[in-house]
Amino acid sequence: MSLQDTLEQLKTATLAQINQVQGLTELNDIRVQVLGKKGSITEVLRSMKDLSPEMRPVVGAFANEVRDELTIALEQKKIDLEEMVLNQALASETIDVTLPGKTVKTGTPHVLTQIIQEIEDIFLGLGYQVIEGNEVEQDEYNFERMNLPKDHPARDMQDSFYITDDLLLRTHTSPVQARTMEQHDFSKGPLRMISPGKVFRRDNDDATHSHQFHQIEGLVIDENITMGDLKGTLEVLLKKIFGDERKIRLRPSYFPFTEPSVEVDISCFKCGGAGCNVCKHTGWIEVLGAGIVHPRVLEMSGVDATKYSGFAFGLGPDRLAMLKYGVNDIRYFYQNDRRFLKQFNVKG
Ligand code: FA5
Repeated sequence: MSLQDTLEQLKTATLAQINQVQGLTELNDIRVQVLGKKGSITEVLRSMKDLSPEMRPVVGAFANEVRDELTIALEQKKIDLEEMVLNQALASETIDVTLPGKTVKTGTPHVLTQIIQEIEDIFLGLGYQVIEGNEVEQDEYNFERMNLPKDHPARDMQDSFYITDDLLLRTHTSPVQARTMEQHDFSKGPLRMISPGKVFRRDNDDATHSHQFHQIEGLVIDENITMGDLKGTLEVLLKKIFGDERKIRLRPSYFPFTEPSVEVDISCFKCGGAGCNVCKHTGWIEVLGAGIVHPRVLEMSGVDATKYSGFAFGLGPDRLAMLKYGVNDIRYFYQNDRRFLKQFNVKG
């Protein structure tokens, strides 16, 4: 029998076998037996050495044809068998429609985001704009324009993380004051803005200090702005957050960018002013710094200080949230522990 006949027979027999086969393992056995390194086709190819040089390419081409045809048949059968296995599995599978579904856990805004949004809503209602500032800020805006020239001793209270000598992570939101004032067109009306955001300080972390925390800056510039405007505004804010029965108190303080400057306290929400462990037995809790914008700060940002005056404040929403919800350690806000955070799922 010629080699071509042998190949023809091999092809017919293998195709019949492939056709009959019922399992993937047996199919693989056929593939190895016929197409493998020691398989029947390889054997035929080996015996080609005995052929005449004219016949070799003819038989070689035919052998390749047979091999390709069998390879395709094997692949097709493999697909058919896999589909059959899958269909059998699906047919035997039953779905228990009475099983309870998987609960999808929805997230909730972080408690700090919630308090910042609550404060934004209050100020939007009072006609303020909400401005976004830069977290990476120039020394010029963070300090110089806030009346804190280089070597000013008050810089020590706000040591920062420097990127270059002139570029730093801002230590407070006050630089937004300068950036907003220089942009504002006062011929179109007064400036009223708040600016919430992250600030950074080289503070050692403890229960009430974090190296990264939030501030909300507030700034109003118009003609004839007084300390009374500041006090009235803060009273509205703090009563909305902590309740109508809260009183507020201004104490003299010092900030280079405001004159006069004040620290603002609210009467203790726990004891109502009688004295307790929350207010360190003083009846009052300090919540923010504020004051009348220093004329030099106005002038440095191109505002005519003989015509305009303004008030500014900087409050720490982290501390407000601690007071409002009775959280005794600021670090809980930044640890991303769901057991802590889910307690503030107040929005549903
Ligand atoms: C300032 O940062 C001023 N820029 C605020 C200001 C603005 C005054 C405008 C006058 C006019 P102070 O360093 O006190 O001030 O910070 C303001 C508030 O930020 C504090 O009352 C406190 O609530 C919060 N705060 C300060 N340091 C930290 C800290 N390490 N961790 C958490 N909160 C802090």
